[in-house]
Amino acid sequence: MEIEKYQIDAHNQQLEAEHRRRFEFAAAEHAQIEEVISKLIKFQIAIPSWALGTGGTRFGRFSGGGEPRSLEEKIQDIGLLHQLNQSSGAVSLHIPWDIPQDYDAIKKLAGHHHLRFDAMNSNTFQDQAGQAHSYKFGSLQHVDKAVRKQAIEHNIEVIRQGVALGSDALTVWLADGSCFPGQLNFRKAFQNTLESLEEIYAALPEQWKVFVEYKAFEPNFYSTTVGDWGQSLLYANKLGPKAYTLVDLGHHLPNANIEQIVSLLLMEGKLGGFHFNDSKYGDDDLTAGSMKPYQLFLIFNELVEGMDAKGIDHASGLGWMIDASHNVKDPLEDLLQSVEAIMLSYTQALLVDRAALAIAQQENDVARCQEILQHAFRTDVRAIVQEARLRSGGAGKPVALYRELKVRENLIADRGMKTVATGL
Ligand code: PSV
Ligand code: MN
Repeated sequence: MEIEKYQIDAHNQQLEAEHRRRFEFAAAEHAQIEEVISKLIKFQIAIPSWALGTGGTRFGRFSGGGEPRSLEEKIQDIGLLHQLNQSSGAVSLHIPWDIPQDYDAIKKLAGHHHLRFDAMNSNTFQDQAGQAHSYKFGSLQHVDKAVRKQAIEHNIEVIRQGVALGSDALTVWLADGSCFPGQLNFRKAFQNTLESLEEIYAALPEQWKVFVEYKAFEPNFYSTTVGDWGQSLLYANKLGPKAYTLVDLGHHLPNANIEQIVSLLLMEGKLGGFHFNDSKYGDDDLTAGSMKPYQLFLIFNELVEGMDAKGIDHASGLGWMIDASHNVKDPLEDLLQSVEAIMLSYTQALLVDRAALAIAQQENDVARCQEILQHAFRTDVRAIVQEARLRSGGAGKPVALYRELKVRENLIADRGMKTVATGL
C-alpha cells in the first residue's frame, strides 16, 4: 500500500485552520522559530527493521496482522511511516534477519521511498541454522579462537553487505558475558573481545564507523563484557578514530544519569549514535518518551549543547535510530509515536535559552537554572513539529491519518493475518 498525496492534502486541509492558530501562537513566542523548523525538517530518525513486527516477550509472541514478510515489505512499511511524518527517512538492518536477495533492487526500492541505509547491525547473539560453532558462551569474547573467528567473519560479512547497500556504519551489540561468578576471567574476556573487534575494525572501509553498543545485563545476568559506557569507551578509544560508543536508552541500570553520559561522550568526540526507546524497569523497549519524557528532553538538551559546542551538524553528525519492539500496540502506530516524541524533545531542547542558562550556572543560581530548563520542557511545541512536517509534505496528524486510511486493515488484506516478521 502507498498513500497518495491527495489523501495527505485532504487530511491537512481539514486541520489547517486549527493548526494555523496554534502555530501562530507558538511562532510569536519564539524569535528563532524559522531556524528551529529548518533543523526539524533535516532531522531524520532511522527505523530498525526489527520493530515493524510485533515483538516477543520471554513467554510468548502475539503477532498482529499484516506484518511484513520480507525485507521488501519492511522497506514498504518504513516508506509509509516516512510519507506520514517525513522524519523516518532511513532504515537500520539486522543481519541475518534482513539479508537482501538482490541488492540493486533493494536499493531501488529504498530510493523510491526516499530512504537511506543507516547503520548495519550484526547478530552474534543467536545461533543460525548450519552454523559451525555455537554462541552459547559468547562470540567475540569466546575462549575458543574458532568461535571468535566465526563471529569476526560474520561482522565483516555484515560490513560487505552494508557497503553494497550504501550504509556507512556497523553497530556491534554483544550478548557476551557470564551468568555466574567465576564463569569468566574478566580480563581474558575483555582482551579476546578487543582483539576480535580490532580485526573487524581493520575491515572497515575508509568512511565507515563502528558503534560499540553497551548493555548492563540480559541475556547474561552476572556480567556483560561491554556492560556500560566506560567499557564501551575503553574499546572505542583502543580501537581508533572510527570507533564510537552507541547509547541505547534502555541499556542502563535504573536511575543512571544518561544525559551526563551523553555529555561526556560528546565532549570526548566518542558519541557515535543512539538507540531511542523508553523503559520503566530494564531493557523494556517501550515507545520513546512514553515513560520518562523529561529524561528524553534532558538528553536532547545535552545533545544540542554538546553538538553546538563542537560545531557538529545535528542531522548528520550522529546516528539517530529507534530500537524498540512492542507486543501490544500496532508497531507502525508505535513507531510514529516514538518519532513524534523524539522530535518534540529535540524541539524543546532547541528552545532552551542557552545564554541565560550559562549565566545562571556561572552565578550558581540553581533555581533559575531549573526555571530555564523547565520553561522549555513545559512549552507545548506540538504545532512547531507539525509545521515542520507539513512543510516537508507530511501529515498534520500521522497516527490519525494512518487510522483514517485504514493502513493496517489494508496491510492485513494484502499480506494476511498470520504473518510473522523476523526479529526477536
Ligand atoms: C540488544 O538489546 C539491542 O538493543 C541491540 O541493539 C540489538 O541489535 C537489538 O536490541 C535488537 O535485538
Ligand atoms: Mn539497541
